[in-house]
Amino acid sequence: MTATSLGEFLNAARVQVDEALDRFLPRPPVCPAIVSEAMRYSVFAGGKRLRPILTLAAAEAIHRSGGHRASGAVETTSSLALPAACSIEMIHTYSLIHDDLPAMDNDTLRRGRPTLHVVYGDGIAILAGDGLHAEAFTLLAREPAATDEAIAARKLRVLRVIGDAAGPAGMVGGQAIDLQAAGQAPGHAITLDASGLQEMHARKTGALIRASAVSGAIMAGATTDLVNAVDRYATDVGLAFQIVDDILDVEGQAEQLGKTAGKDAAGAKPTYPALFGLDASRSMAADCVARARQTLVDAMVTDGWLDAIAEWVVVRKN
Ligand code: GRG
Repeated sequence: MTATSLGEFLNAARVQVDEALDRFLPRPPVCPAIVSEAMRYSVFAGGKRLRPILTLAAAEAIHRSGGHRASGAVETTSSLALPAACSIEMIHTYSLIHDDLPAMDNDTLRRGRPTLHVVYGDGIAILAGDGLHAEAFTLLAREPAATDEAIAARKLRVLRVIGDAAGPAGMVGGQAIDLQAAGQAPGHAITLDASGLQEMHARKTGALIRASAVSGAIMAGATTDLVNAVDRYATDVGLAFQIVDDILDVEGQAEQLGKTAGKDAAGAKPTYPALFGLDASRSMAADCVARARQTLVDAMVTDGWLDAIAEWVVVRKN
């Protein structure tokens, strides 16, 4: 991509991701119409596409930094990373669909629209989430359809990275801790302190955000050192994202958030503002962004949009 501003990069990446998601998601006769429609209702409901944007930006940054083993045009690197970007957005969307169900967060508004189970019923919403989850891994195995052994090896690494992030060690584990902390796991309630809160978020939202950037770096052929640097960068970006999400839940309006505001406090959920106060939370988010940016400088991955994206995660404009 040859964007000259962050806004241009974000728009171009979103167009690329939306076009690819439309191509990759199954339609009838491959699957029943209702499954296709329900999956598409949530996937194309207007999410920010933060995670696939991170995947594409990491791939491009590695390409531009010269810290990769592959040659070729930047567009080639971007197309290598696109299936992983879409796979992660499918997993993210499935997690939101399931999180909104009455058995979990019981929410009726998501991405500014009625939640999937409100429109299609709980059963179809569960199945649409399951369908997106399975399809994400089918896609990773299938695309990019290269016969090259080096690319096949990258695909296998990315499959494992994304599986780990989405599974019991990552997002599923974090969501389970969240249910326990919210008193929704009968007989298994827990109280989280600051480090428990951090662990919950590291698993629930941080793991998939890290996997997003790391997958892009791997698909671009980054060296181990650079994959690790991108991972450290994304760990801080993920934490900043979560802190800001908690702050917005206190300060935001439902129209601005695209979901019900004030849910955390109403559900007595542990949050950064609840534990540290709003001012300290804001400065913790700023510290995370500063650390993420410094990681890029230290690793000499400064050409591209990762630096600007770290700031965007906090400001959330565009
Ligand atoms: C159901 C296994 C399972 C997990 C659910 C991530 C998650 C785990 C639940 C979402 C709950 C939530 C609202 C967490 C706050 C952070 C977050 C993931 C916000 C939504 O992500 P955005 O802001 O959403 O990137 P868009 O709609 O822009 O994609």
